This record gives sequence, structure tokens and C-alpha cells, in this order.
Amino acid sequence: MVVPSSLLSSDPAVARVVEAEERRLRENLVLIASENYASAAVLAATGSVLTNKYAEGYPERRYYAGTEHVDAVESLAIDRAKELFGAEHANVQPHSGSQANMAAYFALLKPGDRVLGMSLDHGGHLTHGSPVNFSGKLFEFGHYGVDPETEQLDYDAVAQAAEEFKPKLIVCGYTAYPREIDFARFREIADSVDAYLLADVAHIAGLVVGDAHPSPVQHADIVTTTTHKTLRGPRGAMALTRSDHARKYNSAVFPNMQGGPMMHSIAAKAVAFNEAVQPEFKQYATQIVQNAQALSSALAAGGLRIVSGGTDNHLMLVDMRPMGLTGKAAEAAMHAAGIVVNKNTIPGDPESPMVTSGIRIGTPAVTSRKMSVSDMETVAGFIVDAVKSANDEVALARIKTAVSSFATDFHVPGLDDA
Ligand code: DSN
Repeated sequence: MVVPSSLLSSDPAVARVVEAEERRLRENLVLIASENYASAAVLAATGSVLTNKYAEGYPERRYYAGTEHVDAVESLAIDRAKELFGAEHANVQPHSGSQANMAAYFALLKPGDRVLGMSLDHGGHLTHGSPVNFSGKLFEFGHYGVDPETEQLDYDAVAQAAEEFKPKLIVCGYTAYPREIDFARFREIADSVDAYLLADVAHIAGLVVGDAHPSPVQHADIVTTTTHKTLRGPRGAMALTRSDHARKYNSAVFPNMQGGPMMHSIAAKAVAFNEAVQPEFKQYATQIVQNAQALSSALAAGGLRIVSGGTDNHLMLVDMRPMGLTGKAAEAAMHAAGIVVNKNTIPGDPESPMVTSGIRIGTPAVTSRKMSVSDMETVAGFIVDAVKSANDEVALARIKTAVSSFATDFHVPGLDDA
């Protein structure tokens, strides 16, 4: 365990929570597609004294004195981000993916402008125009979905939706879409209606920089991403823009929307970008996809229905209806067995987002623990056993013991390297 002695002695109540979370991370199979294990170096930067500094503005243009060191670290993060993604401009200040997207909208649009995005229940995100989110309240969103037969994007249908809706911006990039995204085709569609293109690659950014998914950078006006998912950095976000959008994007973040940047988090982003540029990261990204494909095949062989028939990236959606379960019930059964996933709507889902018919499973975190394709057979076995034993508490407890024994054999980045 790595809970610092200063925390243990000064605040045992919080220290106990951190210890319990460390144990949970070690003993469970974390298969939430958007979660990962940050390295000890990322955690160290996140927990550094840089949290103390106010630095509103950008490097060399701040509203406070004493920013010489945080200027250096933000410039480093920006340079590393540009190199990592091959981008003309980077802004590393957004606190979250939602705020990175909000700034993109403010940079390119006026309130009331039309935007076309993927609907939430087909794999989009709240910030892609959900009526309960600022995006759906401030802008007029139209939505596209996946083809009902293939459960994959139909680019001709997206082009037709764009032609009919005439958006000023098209959003691509998703939170629950298991297939490769053709960013070049999206650019063509955007150009055909004279729209901007925003690629929200929060989920697949690590695959993009690891050459395991095509990059949107040369196609999109703005690319946004969180830094804590497949990128394996600290919780936070960033944006990459073409140079002609740089000033507008920067102003849309600060002073428009955010105040002081979180310099500790920006330092940790710099650390993560340096980790992601190393050759091992390419192997990691490739392994994430290979593991997802192996897990998806093994689950299908175990009788589960995989939405769209498989995966090209780090995640899969599983339709739980053939097993007689909702997503909520499947999530609960798996959790009782030490397997952590999230319930998720699937295309055409008749259930509400709090219930759902599916679960989303991702391999970034278990791949960070160095699990391989052969381990995915074992993981699939646990999952199939758990969903088949959803109403049997004794069986679920037995599976949990087996999961814990299996999981604790694997290295945990950030804990075992501390
Ligand atoms: N909540 C994130 C996810 O799990 O995909 C998206 O913001």
C-alpha cells in the first residue's frame, strides 16, 4: 500500500478510504472502458506542490507573479502534446472532457447554432447534445445513430442527415462505440455541408497515439480528449486544434469558462504524454485491442450477444437480454463477483439509462496490469459464470474469491511501482 504516512497520521479516516480503494483496485477486475491505472510518476506529479499555484492565463501571459515554474511545466505539456498527436496547437487546461467540449463549442459556434452528433443511446456523450446537458440547452442538436441491422455507423446515412439538418458543426467520437471511426469520411461529410468537425476521442486517444486507431488530427478542426482513459494520465482533458482555431479555443477555455488551471494536473499530463511517446506504449495500445477482441470472442463463445458482432477498439457492448437480465442486474451480479463494469444502453434500447439492456466492457485497465490474450479466456469465464449465477449469492461469492486470487497475481501500476 502506498498511503503516505503524513495522511495516515493526520487523517486516518481519509487514509482508510484510500487504502480500501487500493485494495479494491488490486482484488477486482476493472473492466470499465473509461478507467485505467495511472503510473506512480503520474500520481506523484498529481500529488505535488504544483497544486498550490494560481496561474490564470497561459505561459508567459499570466495574471499572477511567481509562475516561472508552472509556465515551464505547462509549456512542456503543450509541446509534448503537439508532438505526441502531431498537432498544430494544444491546450492542456480543460479540467474535464465536458469542459474541453464546451470550449470547442464556444470557440466555433454561437448559442442556437446547429450541431449534429451521435445520440447518447447509440454511443454518444451527454455533451453531444443531450437535452439534460448544457450542450442540448445552448445549441440546436440533431442526432445520427448506428444502422439498426449492422449496429455500426452508416456513413451515407450520416451524410444524408447532415444534408437535411445543415449543421454548423458535426461531432464524431463516442463513449460506447466498439468500431473504428473513419475520420476522413467525416471530414468529407462536414465539407459537403460547410460544417466544422469536432472529434471527441476521449475513449480512444491512447489507441490513436499508439497507432492502434487512425488519427483524427489531420481531419478535424478541433480534437478533444480526456487524459485519464486509454491515455493513462491524470484525470483531466486537453484539446488539439488547427492553428487558425488556437486563439479562439484558448479564449473559450480562459477567461470564458475556467479560472485557474490545475497546474499539478497539467504537470501530470506532461508526464503521461512522455510515457505515451515511448515505444512500449504502442505495444500497450495494440495489446488493449487484441485483448478486447479476444474477450469479445470468448464471451460470444460463452453464449453472450456482442453488439455489432465484435470490436475494433478497447471496448465491447454486450446485450444482456438473451440472458434474461437487464444491464443493471448484470452490472450488480458482476460487481458481486469482483468484476467491475457499467450498465450501458445499446442501440434501440427500450430500457432507461438507469436500467439499460447492456453492459460496456473495456480492456485498458486490465491490459495495464499486463494481462494478455490468454488471460482474457479466464476473464470471460468469470463473466459468463457471474451472469449465469446472477440470482445465486453463494455462487457469486465463490466467483469473487476466484477473481481476487486471479487478479492479485497481476502487477498494479501506481501501486506496485510506488
Ligand atoms: N463517463 C465517461 C465514460 O465512462 O465513458 C464519459 O465521459
